[in-house]
Amino acid sequence: MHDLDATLQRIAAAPDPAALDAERVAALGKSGWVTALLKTLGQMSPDERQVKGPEIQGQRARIADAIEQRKAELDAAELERKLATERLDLTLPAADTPMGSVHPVSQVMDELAEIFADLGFAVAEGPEIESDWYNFTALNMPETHPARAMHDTFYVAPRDGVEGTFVLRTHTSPVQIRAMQQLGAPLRVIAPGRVYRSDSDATHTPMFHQVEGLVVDKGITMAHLKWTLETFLKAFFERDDIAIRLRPSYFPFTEPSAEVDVGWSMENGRRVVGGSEGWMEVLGSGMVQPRVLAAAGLDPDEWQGFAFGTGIDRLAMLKYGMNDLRQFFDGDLRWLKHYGFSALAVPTLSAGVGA
Ligand code: 2NM
Repeated sequence: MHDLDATLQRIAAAPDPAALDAERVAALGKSGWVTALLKTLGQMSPDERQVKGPEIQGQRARIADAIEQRKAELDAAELERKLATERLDLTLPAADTPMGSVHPVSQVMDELAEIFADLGFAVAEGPEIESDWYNFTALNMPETHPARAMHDTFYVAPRDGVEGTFVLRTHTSPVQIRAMQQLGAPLRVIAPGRVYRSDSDATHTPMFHQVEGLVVDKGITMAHLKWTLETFLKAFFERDDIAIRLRPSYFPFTEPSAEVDVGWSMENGRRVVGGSEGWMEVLGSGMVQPRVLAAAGLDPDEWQGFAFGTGIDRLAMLKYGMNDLRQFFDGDLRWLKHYGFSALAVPTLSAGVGA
């Protein structure tokens, strides 16, 4: 015969969670002895059941309570053991530890987030493996659109059981589509991140970094676009003598579209942003194509938007004076030590985003 007191004693003495669980199974499991007793209730006369029912249920409850109590004791003991053994001595010297640095791409991403946060933009992220629909179709590039070929797309091999075509995103615009779908309008977001194009030479790497911005609201015009980009460039390059000009261009996802040039000048034999000795292209931009707003679930008769995009790697080169894009991704410790940033050089608008 099974004895309640013996069971309770074994539970109270269970040395570890596995032993405790064995006790639970032996008593309350499918073939446990309390479960077997509960099954006998069905065969009893109503009078007998009136007496035995509460008795057996009482046993079940006491066992369950005892298991719970023992489990709490074992958990607490395990936590004590971890606290006692898993020590981290914060006073150990760090002198011989190799120092890491913040990659210029990460630094510039932090600077972008800081500058645009001040203008009311949130940072949005999305998957690097994208569906054909998010990467192209929703951006006014249907299957036959010639711009698809221009993107040198990496296609992801089809997988059993997965419908549709997938690509490594060729731009971060699909993140903006997802942001419009998820957050609706009005909306201000930037989408920084890795993008992929099958292109490799002195000025192109198959993976690079883009940031795109999107504003959707009522009555948005190109004046808002121009002010925003000028304000951004002034904050990013930390100069007031920033001149920009918008040149007509074409992107499938904006209409009208404009290439943004910024004035440059020579300083110490180097071309720097600011001044007006010449123009260089730094951004693409435009008013979001009504079809793109509609694809993302917004009514283009109600909402307008502007968007822009640029390469983060190129921004970093312009601001911090690197000349070879390929070194960005070599992982050479000498390069990282030279161009990397201190983890403590957090960009803030008050102290200067230049760190
Ligand atoms: C660019 C140039 C022009 C752009 C458009 C969108 C979206 F999703 F809202 F339609 N995001 N980014 C855009 C527009 C990007 O990069 C050169």
